[in-house]
Amino acid sequence: MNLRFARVLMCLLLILPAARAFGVQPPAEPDHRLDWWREARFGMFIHWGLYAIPAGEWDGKKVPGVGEWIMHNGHIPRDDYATLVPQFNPVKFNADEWARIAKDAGMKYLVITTKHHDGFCMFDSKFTEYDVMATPFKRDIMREISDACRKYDLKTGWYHSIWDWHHPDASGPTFDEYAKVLEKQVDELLANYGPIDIMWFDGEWIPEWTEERGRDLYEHIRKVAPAVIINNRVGKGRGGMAGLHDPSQNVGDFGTPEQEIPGQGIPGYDWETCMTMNDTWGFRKDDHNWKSARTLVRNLIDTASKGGNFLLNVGPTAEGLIPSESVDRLHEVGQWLSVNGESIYGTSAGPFKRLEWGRCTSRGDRLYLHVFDWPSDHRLVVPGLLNDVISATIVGDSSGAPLHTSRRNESVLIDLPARPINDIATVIALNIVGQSRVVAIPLRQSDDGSIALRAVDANVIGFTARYESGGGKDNIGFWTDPNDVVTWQFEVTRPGRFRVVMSESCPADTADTLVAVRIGNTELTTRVSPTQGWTDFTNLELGEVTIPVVGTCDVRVEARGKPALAVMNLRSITLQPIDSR
Ligand code: H79
Repeated sequence: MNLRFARVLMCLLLILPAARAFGVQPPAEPDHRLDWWREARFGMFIHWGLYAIPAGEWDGKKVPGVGEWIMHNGHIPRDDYATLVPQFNPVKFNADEWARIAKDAGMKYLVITTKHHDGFCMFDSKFTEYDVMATPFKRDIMREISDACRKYDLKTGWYHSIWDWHHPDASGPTFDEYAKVLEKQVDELLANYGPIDIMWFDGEWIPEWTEERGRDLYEHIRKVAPAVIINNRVGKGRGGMAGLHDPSQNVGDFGTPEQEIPGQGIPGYDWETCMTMNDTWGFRKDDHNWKSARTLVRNLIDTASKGGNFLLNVGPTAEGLIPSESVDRLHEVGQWLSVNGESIYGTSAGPFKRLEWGRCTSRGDRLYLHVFDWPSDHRLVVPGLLNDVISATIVGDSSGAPLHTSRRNESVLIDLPARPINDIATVIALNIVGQSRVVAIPLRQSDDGSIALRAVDANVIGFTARYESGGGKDNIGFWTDPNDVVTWQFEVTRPGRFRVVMSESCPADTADTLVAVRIGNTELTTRVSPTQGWTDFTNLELGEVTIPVVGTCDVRVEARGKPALAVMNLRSITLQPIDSR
């Protein structure tokens, strides 16, 4: 073992306790009820209801927003919206075909809207006249869906909205009456369609719905259908669109990030990102902003690499057809999975915090390396992997030829062919000895002597702050608890004097918290400056610091006061050499 290697190991021992501190505490015991769900990794979300008829347009005018919200966004009175009921006649609907499309895409389960916020029930309910049996179509769609799922061996999930724009008791003082109907309809959904696998609630943020009501409903469902998996929107715990909850405080079996993939996974915590293929859930005729098949597959990989599930939405038309743009993309996703499925199904999060070239999933003593960006020197660096390597092969390579591997200090190197065999992501199966052991490669000074401490490389100690990325974000966010601490460690090879700059964002109504940045033995303080919003970053000059010796240097950022809302979004801290020796 060379000296540097030994230092890396020591570094790991110091970092590990901090790395275990996550915002959400894992449950005491893993729940085997969720075993199939964890293996499945990929499901189909279906948003289908009366809103497919107007498809984004009312009285010849476009109504902005997602298709299924047209009643709300278009301020359409209840009775006007109800004129859609006699128009609902999706003659081309074929549940068998939808299930086949999901199956062909490599999806393992399906979650469909039994009732969205508009309150219209797509199933035959004894407790309302406002259901599919009142339409000319007069077929229990959920019966046909659940039969088709069983035929194609897909697990069945019911989306059911708590918020209800139609039921007269669903807001205000008579909410108790509505809550009784809600429970009875949930009972119908669980009793009348054979075994149901998932209850997926939504619209829980209305003030009438409380954590207590959520817990009661959760426990009721577990009693009448013990195997059902229930999302966290049954209660009040999810933190906005990020969708995660603290299982020690709030009810629910899994977190529900919406339209986003968390920056990092949370060991022992189950979650599922739901996402649209264009910009709407319910069909809109004018939405052509489709994600490519490549983006969709990479989102699935990204999600799996962090230990989550991916629930990908389709919004069928009023005729009952899944849009051809969706069908085409799902077919491509399925083709990729038919070759590379072993790198997704039944895998766990990869052991790396970040990989320059792609993502990683793991299963036992095998790592799946998903290469998005093919290295120009055809040499893949697997950073910090300490295990001995048994073999490396490309998944789906008919020759099965092993790739040459070698070790450079704490990293494994894999010699790749000149070109990827798959444009979406080429997967390398890496068989290693035992469970993976990975050390964080220490951050080092660049050639010009500067040091960049990026949010993605930070260790966050605490329960609220966490790394977030995407949508203009690449920072530590959600930093609402001033006791949370952000740290880095880096290797100094060229000591000297440095100028320190912090990149942060913070809206004016919460900016001004005093923040201390400790670098080695020097502490610099600053007040957080207001910016135009959470994604508008500014560079704050913190002052100068002298790092006198070669070796490991610790950086620690903490708040020195209580913010109105959050301390700041912290993107990076950089050290620029002034006169390095
Ligand atoms: O069914 C699809 C959408 O119609 C529905 N959820 C997906 C799966 C949806 N409803 N609302 N939204 C999506 C966005 C709403 C966000 C907000 Fe909120 C509701 C902002 C304030 C209340 C969520 C809860 C974010 C903060 C609290």
